[in-house]
Amino acid sequence: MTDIPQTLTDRLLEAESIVFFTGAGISAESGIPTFRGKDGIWNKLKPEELANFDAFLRNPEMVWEWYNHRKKIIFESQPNMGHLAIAEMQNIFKDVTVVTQNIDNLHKRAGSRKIYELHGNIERNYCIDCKTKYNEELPFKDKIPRCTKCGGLIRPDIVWFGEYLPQDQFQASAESSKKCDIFFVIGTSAVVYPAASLVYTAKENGAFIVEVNIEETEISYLANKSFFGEAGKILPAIVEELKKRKSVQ
Ligand code: BJW
Ligand code: ZN
Repeated sequence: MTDIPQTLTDRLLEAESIVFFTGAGISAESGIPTFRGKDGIWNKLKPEELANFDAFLRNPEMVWEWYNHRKKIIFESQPNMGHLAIAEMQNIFKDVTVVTQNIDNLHKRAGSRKIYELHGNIERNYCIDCKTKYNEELPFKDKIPRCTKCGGLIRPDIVWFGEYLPQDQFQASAESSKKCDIFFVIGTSAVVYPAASLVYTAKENGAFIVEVNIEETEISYLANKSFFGEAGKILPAIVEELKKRKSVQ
């Protein structure tokens, strides 16, 4: 049982606006592999061969094979207790924002409403030439989907290395990070930029930083409170504690 200190619940109960900044670790308990760390996929596969535009142009078949594999894992997965606890926070706080680096849609499926997606979404695709969107069934031809309008290659709507993040999503995330009272950093190694810069934005603007991770990270030194353990255990424990406190207030 995770011990939630009263000083933290006091602080949380005074807060109006909360940001949950999440990474692959929150979905690990749904069976979706992380990128780095002990069981991370980058231990076996090289990001430079799969997660950039040149790699895609060089070998679209290999990149699509990899995404089809990941899609299958993601579509068969379910939101876990961590995602559900974050969604439940909407019943406790006025303003809850989820800023996620994940592409798996699990926050939405868990019921979170205000979500900014920094690195795209695996359910969306587009033609690299005419930009037509393909969000339903993909027109695969010889293992590669091709645009039905112009014949161009279709790619997943995911931000690869060296590509700009969707500016509207990043701007809105930065605004929320600036004005929030509490900023949770959950299940991210916080090594990928500019996403990780949001932790500094929040800190510089006075937010109380709470980290939830199974191990120490690059930003642990910034945290006002760190929980080292699984998000799917710690977040529900925080929700339970908050509910208990609210019912006696
Ligand atoms: C648990 C848990 C449990 C486990 N409970 N916790 C130097 C050299 C080269 C490039 C750069 C450089 N410095 C900066 C850059 C730029 C680059 C970058 O940051 N690189 C660094 C990695 C070095 N950034 C970019 O390129 C970005 N774009 C950009 O900068 O644009 C400007 C520009 C434009 C034009 C030219 C030049 C610049 C884009 C970044 C895009 C990232 N995309 C990916 C997707 C890959 C493809 C795909 O998914 O299909 O996004 S990479 C990958 O990392 C993915 C993730 O969203 C992202 C972050 O990973 P995350 O979520 O933190 O996961 P992990 O695995 O790292 O960590 C998991 C954590 O969970 C761990 O800490 C565990 O302990 C923990 N955990 N179980 C709680 N149960
Ligand atoms: Zn096209």
